[in-house]
Amino acid sequence: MERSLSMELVRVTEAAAIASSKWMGRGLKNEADDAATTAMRTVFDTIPMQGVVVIGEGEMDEAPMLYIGEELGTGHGPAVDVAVDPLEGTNIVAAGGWNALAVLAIADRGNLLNAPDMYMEKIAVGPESVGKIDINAPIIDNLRAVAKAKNKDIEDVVATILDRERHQDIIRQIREAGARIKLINDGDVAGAINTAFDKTGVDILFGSGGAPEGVIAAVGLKCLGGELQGKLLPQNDEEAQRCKDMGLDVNQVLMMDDLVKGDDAIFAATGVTDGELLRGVQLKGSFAESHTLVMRAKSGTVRFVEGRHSLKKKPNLVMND
Ligand code: VTB
Repeated sequence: MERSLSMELVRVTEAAAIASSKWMGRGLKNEADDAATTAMRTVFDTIPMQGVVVIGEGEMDEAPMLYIGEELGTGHGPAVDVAVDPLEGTNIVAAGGWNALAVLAIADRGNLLNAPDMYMEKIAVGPESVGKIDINAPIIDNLRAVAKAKNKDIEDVVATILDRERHQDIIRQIREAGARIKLINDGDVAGAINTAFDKTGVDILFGSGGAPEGVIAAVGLKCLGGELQGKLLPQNDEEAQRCKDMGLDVNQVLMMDDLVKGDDAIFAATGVTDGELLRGVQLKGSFAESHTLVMRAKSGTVRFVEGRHSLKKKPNLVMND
């Protein structure tokens, strides 16, 4: 993969974030999602790559664009798998909440797990705790391992988890272990990535969320030297059959190398609304400001990019220069 692709991909998530930020707090999540998807799709085709969407907005018959199997890019350049979540946190934007992202990940062709659209149980940590966690171990063991790895007391460990009824038992176990919790309404990609950044105050992510989001988060953590483990959670016979057809064993723990193979991958995320790590898009009349995290696994380079975009020169909020 060309290293210059990283900066090209920043343009993609910036465009999606700016377009969807216009819908912040308007209570219209589908409009926010459509705006992000359209902007992302438009900019992708200016990028010199031969991309194929492996994680996207759905199957061809259910999504007009960024559907699984869709080809992206100019048709020249590296052959890559593309995983997109144009708006990770549609409800967040609709409500004007925290941590909505426009996010994508790419890897050499064939290297991203083509995760089916179902739940995945996840556990994610930053670099200090790599190799110390086990998704099959009791919650308290994982909390103890993280406390030890980060040289702090278990009372000082902060776990983050989606605020869902299905997580009541995990939440109880975290509390009984004495650790603290940051409940999130949506956006477990941000939750997972945040574990690798000290300033977010989050040490470990537990709980189930979307499997596609799990693969995207795994790419981010690969770039950061962190770790995510996942287990697919089919909810019915049809989903179980889908796993079988894809050759995926539901009892298997999906480790980093199962989620994203090879030594190279790129992750880019632009804040749509404010979060612990990224500021959201600021619309300031004649210009918009954006805040993006872009990283490459091979080099381990992590960049925060602040963008200032002229809305007069780009009235469609689509960056194509
Ligand atoms: C999580 C969360 C996402 O889906 O993956 C969640 O990170 C899982 O679905 O932002 P439930 O809402 O059913 O728990 C999202 O909320 C949307 O993709």
